[in-house]
Amino acid sequence: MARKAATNPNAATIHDQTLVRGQGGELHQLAEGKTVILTTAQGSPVADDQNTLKIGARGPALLEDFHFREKIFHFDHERIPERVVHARGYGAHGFFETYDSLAKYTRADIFQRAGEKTPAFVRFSTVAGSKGSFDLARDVRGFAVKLYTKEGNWDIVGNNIPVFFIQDAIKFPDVIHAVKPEPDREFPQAQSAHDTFWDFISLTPESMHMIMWVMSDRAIPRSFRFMQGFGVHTFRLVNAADESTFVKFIWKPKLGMQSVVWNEAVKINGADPDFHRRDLWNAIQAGQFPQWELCLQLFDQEFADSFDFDILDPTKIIPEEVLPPVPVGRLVLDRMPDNFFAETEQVAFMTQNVPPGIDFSNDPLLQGRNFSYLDTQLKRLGSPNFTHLPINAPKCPFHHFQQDGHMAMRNPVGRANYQPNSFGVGPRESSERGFRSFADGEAGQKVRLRPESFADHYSQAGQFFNSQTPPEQRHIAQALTFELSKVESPAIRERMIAHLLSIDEVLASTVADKLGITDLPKAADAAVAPRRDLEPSPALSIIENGPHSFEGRKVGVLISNGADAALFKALQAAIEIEGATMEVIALKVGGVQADDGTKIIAKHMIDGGPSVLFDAVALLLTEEGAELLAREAAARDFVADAFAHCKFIGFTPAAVPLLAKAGVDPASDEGLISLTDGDAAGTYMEACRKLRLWARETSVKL
Ligand code: HDE
Repeated sequence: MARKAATNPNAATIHDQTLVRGQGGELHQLAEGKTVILTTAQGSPVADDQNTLKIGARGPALLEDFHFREKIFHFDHERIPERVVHARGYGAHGFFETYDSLAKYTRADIFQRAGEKTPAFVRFSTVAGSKGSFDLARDVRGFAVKLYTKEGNWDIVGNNIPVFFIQDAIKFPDVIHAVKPEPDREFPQAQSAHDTFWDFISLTPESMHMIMWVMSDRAIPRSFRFMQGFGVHTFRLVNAADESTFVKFIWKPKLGMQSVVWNEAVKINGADPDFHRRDLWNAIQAGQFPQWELCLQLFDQEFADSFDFDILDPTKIIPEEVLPPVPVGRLVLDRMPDNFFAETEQVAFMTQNVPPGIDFSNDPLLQGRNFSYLDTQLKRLGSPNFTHLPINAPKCPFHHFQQDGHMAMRNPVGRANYQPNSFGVGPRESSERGFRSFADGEAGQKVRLRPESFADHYSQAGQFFNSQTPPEQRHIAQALTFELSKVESPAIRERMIAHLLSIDEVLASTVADKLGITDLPKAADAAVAPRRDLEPSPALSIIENGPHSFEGRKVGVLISNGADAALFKALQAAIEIEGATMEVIALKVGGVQADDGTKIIAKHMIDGGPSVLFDAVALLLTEEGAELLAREAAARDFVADAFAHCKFIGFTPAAVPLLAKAGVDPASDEGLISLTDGDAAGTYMEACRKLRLWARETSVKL
């Protein structure tokens, strides 16, 4: 049956079921009323896809049924190994637009011409959970960008956190084993709140800076659209004269940053485990294309030497206030994949995918990753020909002599499949256009040593904590308390308190107190005395870097029969002007009849639309409606949660009985806004721009 095509003209029209694929993979529109004939994979038309071939209607099945065997054989092999980390991901297509030429710093083709547009594919992910885990786990988010440049694919395989747990790639299997479900019991899933994770962390002081980030609200983002992304390592830009400049890559969301609170995250995971996926899908289908600016921190060796930490150490940042990032282009995501498996699952990101003009630094984590990503693709995708998959193939011309192997789709043509050859065929290298590694001078003994310049594990952890606003600091303390409360071994908890004492005494004693640890241990020994004089960096706070409008956010409107139609329309208009969206919740999903007789369809029935799914809520109720809803536990939770999560609540005066039943005093603070008329809808929307009334938090004790 025909389904309507997506409303967004740029969205992949393949979501329309009237489209079929031709032999070359091209799409055809079916003529009205036409159907295509089902065939086997060999192209043989199928007469019956409902019944296996049997001897008589009640008889045994026949081995001869090639259609059945082919169908089941293929189904049996549908799964490929999920990624060993970052298994749960969601991707989208788009483009990168260069603002100005960066030829001074790099010969990378993507940065040569102002206004140049480069196709892009981005995959966001959680790290620890399996493919079917929930979206709102407390976890790092992957932020992997593939840029199909005219001189080859460039992958910036980053995270939403600019530092990492470990300093050397050889420790990666250990940190991942520790966070994944414990091997004897295979739980907990997608959670760091368990003994093995904290055991490893408490024995690994270099992870302390990362731990501060992972315990902060950065690890529970509201949307992929509201997260920053980081290349993490120091890379190099290399210009045509072979001069190198160090660079750190930062993606900044145009809509500002936003996270949820932990109590909300837990509830979202139950109400909508696909919360982040659905959010990206809905935004792109609605034509609200998310955007990020690529910002560069550029510096030279002399600047690098001015720090007492090492710019090769992936557990350190260069604060933005010390080195302001320069915006050099924008990334826009405007199209969902036609097929999740073909694109999002089969996409192969690799740190070693760099075009001429981009180069590596000696960061030992990056050096290790450059081996791991190629290796893992062979395991997961099963053939060295994974670059033949359309999502992985470059979009620029490419010529090489690699051939054969599983599923080879593009072997070299002609007689000579080697070079040099005297037949005068095939590609040759170019010293001028080809990739030239930056000729850094290296000499030394072969050693297994961590440099002393990597020894300070606590100073930037403390700086991160001190750069947070009071609510954000509270959340870090609460997250640490929650996680450590799930740890059964008292020794592990105490080791963590000892580390916290080397980061921030108040934080350590708050967490210790909440865990019931009365005798504080001695602060952990530090290889280098932690610096307490580092200036706070406001760029590290989410709240300080939130949006200036409510654009891209969502209001949940709880409505009852007889609701004020004029007010509803005014609210709808105010939300639309703001660039936000609205979803209606009612007792029944069929919706309600407003006071002017119009029908308002609900998107959710009250049990299916809890307030945790929205950034702000409004209660458009009549007295009767409020009374009816007050008898529903889900409606009382709707209000109580919105209040506890510090959201702005608009309400008609008749809704007060529901507020009261939910334990909310309508006069308690300025986050409760009485919707008396159309103008009030505008006032309410303006208030919503702040996203949350954090001042309420201490009274509701989240
Ligand atoms: Fe990864 N990482 N990683 N990682 N990583 C993978 O590659 C690895 C690290 C990151 O959406 C794997 O294709 C090692 C840092 C992202 O497909 C694997 C080390 C950062 C993704 C791998 C790290 C990342 C991966 C698993 C320590 C942020 C998902 C599947 C040296 C800068 C990409 C795959 C996608 C995926 C190895 C540490 C980001 C096994 C050895 C640091 C976003 O190759």
